[in-house]
Amino acid sequence: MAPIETDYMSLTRFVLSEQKKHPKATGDLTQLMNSILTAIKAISSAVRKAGIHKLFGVAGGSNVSGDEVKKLDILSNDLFVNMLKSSFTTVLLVSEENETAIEVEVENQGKYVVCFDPLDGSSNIDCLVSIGSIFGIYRKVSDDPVSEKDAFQPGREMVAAGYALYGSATMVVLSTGQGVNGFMLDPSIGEFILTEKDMRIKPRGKIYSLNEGYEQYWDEPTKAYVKSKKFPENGKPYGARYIGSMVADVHRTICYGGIFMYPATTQSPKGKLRLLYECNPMAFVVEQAGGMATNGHMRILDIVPTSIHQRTPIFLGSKEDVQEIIDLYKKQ
Ligand code: P6P
Repeated sequence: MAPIETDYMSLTRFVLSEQKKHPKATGDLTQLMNSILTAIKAISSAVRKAGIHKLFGVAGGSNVSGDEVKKLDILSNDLFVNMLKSSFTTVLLVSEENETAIEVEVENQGKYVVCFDPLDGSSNIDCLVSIGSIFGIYRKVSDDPVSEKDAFQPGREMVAAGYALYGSATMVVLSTGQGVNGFMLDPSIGEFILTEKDMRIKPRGKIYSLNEGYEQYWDEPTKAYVKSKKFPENGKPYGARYIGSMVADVHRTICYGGIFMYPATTQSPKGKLRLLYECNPMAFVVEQAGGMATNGHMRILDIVPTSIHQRTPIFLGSKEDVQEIIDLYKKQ
């Protein structure tokens, strides 16, 4: 029997220690992170019981006791919104599930703007493929009354970003701007425990990841890049991996190296993935782990948003791999 740990480095303790490095820290970010972790723990529990509790499939059904059955992504969104609003640390919420930005009631307002995708990859839920939650946290900077414009900050202004992966285990990967750390959920105590300290992405990998079914729609740099990975002038071809769940594909890219791509296509000229709550948080984490994230022409984190659900092409991962696609766009 392993000895019982008596000095856990929980995510809460870790964020508190990071905040203590900032003399002006008020503890609000720790409070905000705790509310996000509560939502993530509840989502993790629901995801793992979905089949039993008939949470799969289309909303609007009812369970054996006649309760309204919420689709997992609606349930996940309600959890994020309720926990964030009641944390007294947020002023504006932007969710993949809400058409407009959510202004927090004045009596509950704090100083943070949170952009999130409560359950990304939800099309994979019913076949048990890993899915995730993604979040990015900004300070409200303008003194104007709160509006969706408070979310139109470039990703480089984020104070923290991260994701939860509901895979074979539930893991939160987080950056508060001082590197990247991974925390595994220990269900026996309901805490996220530091298991991957100072995660770093290799300068070059051996895996490329994108949906090859759309090859006929890709632009020329993407076609040329993928061809060079399959038929290299020298060395071995790269391996291909694509899960179709951004959190799972990005987490693998951070762990093993290589590149994840969702390029523009003739069908989706701006790509499919959303800037505020998918690409920016993932770009922030990947850069903090020593990687790069671009739309082919510029750094993802330098894009100034103009609408809360805008899309962007994205190429992220190992620095040398991403630089190759940037060079191909420059030659265009
Ligand atoms: P496609 C899942 O639906 C998602 O939003 C991301 O998690 C994933 O990377 C992408 O879409 C997959 O899109 O077009 O390859 O099915």
